[in-house]
Amino acid sequence: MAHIEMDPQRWKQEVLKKYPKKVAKKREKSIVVHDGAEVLQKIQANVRTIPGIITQRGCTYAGCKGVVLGPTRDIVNLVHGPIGCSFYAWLTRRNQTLPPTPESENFMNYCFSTDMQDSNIVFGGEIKLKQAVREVFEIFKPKSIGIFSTCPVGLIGDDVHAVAREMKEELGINIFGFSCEGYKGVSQSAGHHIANNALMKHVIGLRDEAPKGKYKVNMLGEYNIGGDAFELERIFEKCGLTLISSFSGNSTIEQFERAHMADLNVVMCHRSINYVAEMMEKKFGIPWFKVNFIGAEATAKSLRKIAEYFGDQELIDRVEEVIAEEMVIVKKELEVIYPHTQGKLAMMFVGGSRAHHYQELFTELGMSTIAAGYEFGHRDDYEGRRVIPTIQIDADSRNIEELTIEADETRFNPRITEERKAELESKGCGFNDYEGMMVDMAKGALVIDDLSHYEMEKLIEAYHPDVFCAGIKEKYCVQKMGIPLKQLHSYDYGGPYAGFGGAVNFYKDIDMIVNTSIWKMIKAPWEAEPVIEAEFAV
Ligand code: CFM
Ligand code: HCA
Repeated sequence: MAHIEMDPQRWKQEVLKKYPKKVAKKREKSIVVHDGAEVLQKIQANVRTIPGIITQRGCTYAGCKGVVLGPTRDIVNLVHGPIGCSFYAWLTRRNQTLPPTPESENFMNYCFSTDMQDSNIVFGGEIKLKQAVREVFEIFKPKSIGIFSTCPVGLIGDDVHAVAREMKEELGINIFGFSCEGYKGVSQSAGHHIANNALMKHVIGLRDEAPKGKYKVNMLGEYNIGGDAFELERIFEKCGLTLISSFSGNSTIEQFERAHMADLNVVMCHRSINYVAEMMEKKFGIPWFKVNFIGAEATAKSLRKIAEYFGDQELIDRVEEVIAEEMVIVKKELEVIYPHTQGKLAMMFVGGSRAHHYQELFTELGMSTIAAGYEFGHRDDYEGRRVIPTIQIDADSRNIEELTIEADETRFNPRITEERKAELESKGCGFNDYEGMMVDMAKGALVIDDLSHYEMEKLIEAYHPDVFCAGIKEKYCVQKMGIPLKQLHSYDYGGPYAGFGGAVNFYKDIDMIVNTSIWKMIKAPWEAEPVIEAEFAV
């Protein structure tokens, strides 16, 4: 399909012109045309969506229950709320897992809910919640139970934390609550923060034992969507790295409890788990840095960074061997696919890290990302941490109790000296000094935070990308416009896309998507018959 050339500044002005004045003034700051200069531009992010705008964002409960805790296998995730909240957050994310074993249960296939009714809203739901906890314990005998608050819980004032404490005492297992009512914060992002705090407060550090290994790492912010974590586990093992815990793909409560035994935290999705990384560094002395295993080159770079951190020649050599071996297959596939995909255009509007990470894979395919943005990323996810010296005032955190974390003298074990840190940083193995999405984008690219449905349609009309990457809410609207949509949340039915094997899977899937002729045969309804277009109220 021919790409219609349109100056991005003009595109921006035309879109803003359509909005009422006040709305245009607000949206203006969230739409940036990358000027390609060294000093990055500012973008407004992590602010409330303007009422009336169709956003793709989710809620705080989704970020806490669905995203961070959902992929754990043996914590019973009990939702205190109406049944829909539990049902619609149940297994929709394609976080994969392994079957149960005698040592480790797997409750992921169950959907636990208190199924709140009118009478619970009027008279309170704590009694019902206690009953549900006892019932879960009796039937499943889990090692732990997490209780998740939905909107009505906060509105009627049920105290899930008091219930958790009482039940913990009564039943003798670890039970903890989350005040993750959907309405808190401005997006899923607040839910990540709440989940991080509770994990730190109630779970991490409870178990002072860990598998033996020379290079012990935790992988933070990897949720095993489409089996990504399985591919990364394969690569880690091949390199000789010992994975202590994953937060939280296919993880167990015991892995969380012993996470503080690791030497290093590597962070895949910074947005959802940076709080745990920061708190573990403060409390236990474990350093962290960002990695990106999306893309073959990015995977090689991240493995080298880990090897460099440990600084052991044996590991450095082993990692090089693994990269060389894996790259043979990657290059062979790319040789065939690259000529088919080179020069094509992608757009990407996803969550809080993938809209950045997946640009690496498109670059490997010779494709350019001409517009991208997060649903709920913060400014540092766009601009990089360097340009924002301290953690910004966090709109998502206004309703979240801040945990005071102090070094645990008995377990504080600084895994790295200040000199070594400085040495590594001088070599480019930066610690908390990472870069965001914008630095990797081309001059003239559009960076748009919390893309509205209207803006999405206008982008497609103006630029006709070869593939639009987003989620299920966008999928069929975009496809009706004759543009293929690749889901970068659930991967549709595909994956894994992480690591070397994942990169090859992605190349193949994108090749099929951007080269099939089916889309040219689609005539959108409005092409065949007249349509009514609504005007915005002023
Ligand atoms: Fe992190 Fe994620 Fe993402 Fe995210 Fe999500 Fe997800 Fe996502 Mo959907 S934790 S920010 S809250 S990488 S669920 S696995 S795909 S929006 S880009
Ligand atoms: C969430 C989960 C989600 C939704 C994806 C989508 C996911 O935000 O609650 O809209 O397609 O990855 O499953 O992000």
